[in-house]
Amino acid sequence: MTSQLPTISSPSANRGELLGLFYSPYTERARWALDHHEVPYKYSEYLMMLGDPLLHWKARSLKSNVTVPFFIHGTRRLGDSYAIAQYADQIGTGSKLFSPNDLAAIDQWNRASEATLGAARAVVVHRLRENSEARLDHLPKLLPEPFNGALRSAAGPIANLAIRYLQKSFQIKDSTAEHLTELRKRFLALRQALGGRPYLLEKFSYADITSSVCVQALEPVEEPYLSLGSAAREAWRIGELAREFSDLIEWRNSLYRKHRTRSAC
Ligand SMILES: N[C@@H](CCC(=O)N[C@@H](CS)C(=O)NCC(=O)O)C(=O)O
Repeated sequence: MTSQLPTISSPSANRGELLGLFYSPYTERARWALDHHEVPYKYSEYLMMLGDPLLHWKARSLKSNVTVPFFIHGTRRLGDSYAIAQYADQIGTGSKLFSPNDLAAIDQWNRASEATLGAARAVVVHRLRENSEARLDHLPKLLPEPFNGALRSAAGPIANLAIRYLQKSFQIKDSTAEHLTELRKRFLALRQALGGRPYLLEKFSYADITSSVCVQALEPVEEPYLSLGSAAREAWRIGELAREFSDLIEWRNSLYRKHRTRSAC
């Protein structure tokens, strides 16, 4: 998958480790910033529920709510995508994503992104309850084919448990109406702020990263940027909003073409 993307080769010395979920926009925010700055790291897929003890051990934390993405670099342990992106900005190379003058604006866009992704997660989890194929598409590919196909057919109960777990952890309600209203409001604000320009601020910044990953709730980004099964793609796509905000999908796609390099990890 990564072979079609411009890649960054980095020395393995001093490599960090990022634990994440391959389909998660939260993980994508951290990965994009790390890759933009050519920070070397090994990516490890987090296994929802099953991976919890390992995550807690790696995080050296007994807190119940350790989340991914989680980045470990030497003695640094960062459990939030925003902190990871800011750290990458300090230690990495390339143009800054957080210019000192833009910090307040970036912070505001990140808060908008949190609200948007919270609403998006509620809609997706709701849809996954009804769609067993899409649930399976969210499981990581642990083995090469044909073994992965065989594993997949046995993995239904794990995928079902993961959904119930998410629903409980994030207290997801039965109705999606208010979340859809929230999403529409957030995308209208994003469109207005962009006003047809390529970037939210003067130049490419973390404001663009944190806002454009939210467009996954309209329509997931294409391969090779995201390798996601077709049932899961359908579960994420909100057809009505995707039609209304096709300009934002186009904006996100062109940002990816121009700025989304992928590390060779
Ligand atoms: N604000 C955090 C939120 C991350 C988050 O909510 N992660 C979810 C997955 S998308 C998580 O780790 N869930 C795992 C679990 O609850 O076990 C960030 O941006 O890093």
